[in-house]
Amino acid sequence: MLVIRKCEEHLGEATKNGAFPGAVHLYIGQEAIAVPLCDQLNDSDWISSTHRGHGHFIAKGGNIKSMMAEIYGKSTGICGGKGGSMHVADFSKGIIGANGVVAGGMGLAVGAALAAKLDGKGVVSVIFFGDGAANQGVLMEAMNISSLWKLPMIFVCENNQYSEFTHTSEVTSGKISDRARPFNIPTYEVDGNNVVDVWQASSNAIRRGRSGEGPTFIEAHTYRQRGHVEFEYTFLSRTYRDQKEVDLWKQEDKDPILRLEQQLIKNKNYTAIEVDEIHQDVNSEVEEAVRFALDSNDPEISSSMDHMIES
Ligand SMILES: Cc1ncc(C[n+]2csc(CCOP(=O)(O)OP(=O)(O)O)c2C)c(N)n1
Ligand SMILES: [Mg+2]
Repeated sequence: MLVIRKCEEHLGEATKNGAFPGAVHLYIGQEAIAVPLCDQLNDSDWISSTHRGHGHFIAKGGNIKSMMAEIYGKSTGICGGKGGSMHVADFSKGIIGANGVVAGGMGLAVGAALAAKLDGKGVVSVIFFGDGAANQGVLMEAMNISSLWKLPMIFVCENNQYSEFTHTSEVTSGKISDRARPFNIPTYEVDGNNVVDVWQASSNAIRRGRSGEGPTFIEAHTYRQRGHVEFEYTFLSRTYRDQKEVDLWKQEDKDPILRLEQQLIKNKNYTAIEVDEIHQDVNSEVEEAVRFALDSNDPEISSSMDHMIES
């Protein structure tokens, strides 16, 4: 969780100075969803993600040097620097990819789940998607076929209360978790800022998927601490949420990392000094990844047509 947080804190700062091309959508505040779930997966399991995909990539074991280089548009990036923030992917780690199309990862994840079912090796496929994406029709198609064919799918709706600059309540009727019930898909509604709650729901979902019992739906309530996209107020003419609300979600009792740290210290699992040491280790790891990205070369112009399909 800290690796995600610190990588993204760096990205939030660096983008201010135009250090890399393209926009970044940060996952800060939502780390307790991807991490406890992905920590229970193997490289052969699949995840498909969103435009806010760095957290999923890191949680599933993606290499942070290659991710950082990708975002910096360097030849050493995981997609050779051609994809950028919204396309970080690594098939060798089961990461089908971040996705700039809202709900675009849904069909890809169902396809992977079907392949997994046909292979019969107990692999599961996870789709992470937002509350906004829950209003895309493909969710209904994905739930329908996953339930009918008992696919090893795990639907994870990260309800962070906003779609871009619109509060969920303005565009969403009913409860998102209720949408899976008519398809006979078992559903968990959890506090997405509580790593243990997400861990437990995920563990049940993974067990169901591996044993051929079919899909599971998890709605994880959370909050997007950063803007929809960094520096949104350079093009927005109005505010769309109260700063007090944002500050509230950064407090010790809400922020997923601070909450976990407090709990670990209180339960005497870790001392404050040990927690600080973890911070220092992660700082070094992230600094190294940034240095790797900065020291890497831009892609050669001659590589611009690589990986294109010739007709
Ligand atoms: C099909 C499609 N429609 C619209 C957009 C523009 N868009 C990008 S992110 C976003 C909001 C997504 O909200 P949500 O699914 O809740 O994800 P969050 O940003 O909160 O993580 C929109 C409308 C898009 N990228 N793709
Ligand atoms: Mg959202």
